[in-house]
Amino acid sequence: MADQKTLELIKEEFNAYTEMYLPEELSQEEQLKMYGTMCLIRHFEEEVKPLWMANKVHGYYHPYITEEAIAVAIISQLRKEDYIGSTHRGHGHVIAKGGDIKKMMAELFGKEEGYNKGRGGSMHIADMSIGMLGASGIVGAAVAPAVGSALRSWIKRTDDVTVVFFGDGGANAGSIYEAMNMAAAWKLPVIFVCENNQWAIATDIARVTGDAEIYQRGIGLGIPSFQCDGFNIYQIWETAKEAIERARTGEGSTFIECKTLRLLGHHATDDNWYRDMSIVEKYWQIEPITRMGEFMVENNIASEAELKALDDDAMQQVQESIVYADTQCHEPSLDTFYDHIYADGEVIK
Ligand SMILES: Cc1ncc(C[n+]2csc(CCOP(=O)(O)OP(=O)(O)O)c2C)c(N)n1
Repeated sequence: MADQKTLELIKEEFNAYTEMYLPEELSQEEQLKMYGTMCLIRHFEEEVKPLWMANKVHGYYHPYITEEAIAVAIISQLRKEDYIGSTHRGHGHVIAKGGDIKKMMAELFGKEEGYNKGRGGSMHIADMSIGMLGASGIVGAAVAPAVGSALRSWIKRTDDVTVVFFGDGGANAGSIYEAMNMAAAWKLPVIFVCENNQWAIATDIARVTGDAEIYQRGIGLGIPSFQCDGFNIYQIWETAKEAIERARTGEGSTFIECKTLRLLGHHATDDNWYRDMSIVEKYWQIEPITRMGEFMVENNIASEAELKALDDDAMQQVQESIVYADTQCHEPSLDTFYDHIYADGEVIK
């Protein structure tokens, strides 16, 4: 339970803060599912860190911890045929879209059975079978291809929707505005989600933007644009619901800025040395899993025992994925070192 004094301080300084409320059309079943998915993302990432330290997991990884509500609130409302474009901080997006965590873990371990046969690691997970267009180590790079995906949908007259995620650092990449402008002009079914955690590695957003209210940029392009409290899964869910409906019914794009605060370091071993951690520490009190859990218990949506069962189940799945990756998967052999790096010339339809 957040202590009142800290909560008051947060409300004063975090202008996106909103109280929790239950959107009318959100069922108990969906809420429980969303809670379980957030736990799955959280445990997956918490368990990966010691594995990385033990040199079992290779390559960089960027924790999505405390941003889980954003992926889950939005992606849980998508259909399997809908698409998402992701970032370097993409585990949460893949898991929320129904990615196979065993294949993900195997990929992080660098094993043949992984999503990219162990060649890509954390930042390159893609799965076209669930509409996951790909994570990317290139900041802001998923936005233009996502508009391409939405254009394909328009040309083919399908009713699928594409959602693309990028950070506040990514929001300063010029190409995304060219892509967004096109999406606005052609009313394409794409939703732009800026995960504004207020930091780009060691750069405070305030140092590199004239106006840190990033959603305003969408308004400038003629796109309906909203700012949400990134710690409030219910507000994001409701905002995304309308955006998805708009996209699916031919009304065009939406820009959603989910404002949050990065509480962990940028990557696995970044200890945030460049930040005032006394400011950061208090936000753990409104981290999204605890916040949603407390709300559900207070409003008789779920009991503590039900929530614990979901949490235990998530942990169990993660442990199974670790055992699978560690003991049942295989290291690629050296003579296949250069395999699967480039496409074999096949035409991707
Ligand atoms: C085009 C490009 N420029 C710079 C980098 C180096 N880089 C990696 S992550 C990152 C910060 C990204 O910040 P943001 O978009 O806010 O996402 P966050 O890491 O906060 O989730 C940068 C600059 C990169 N990977 N790609």
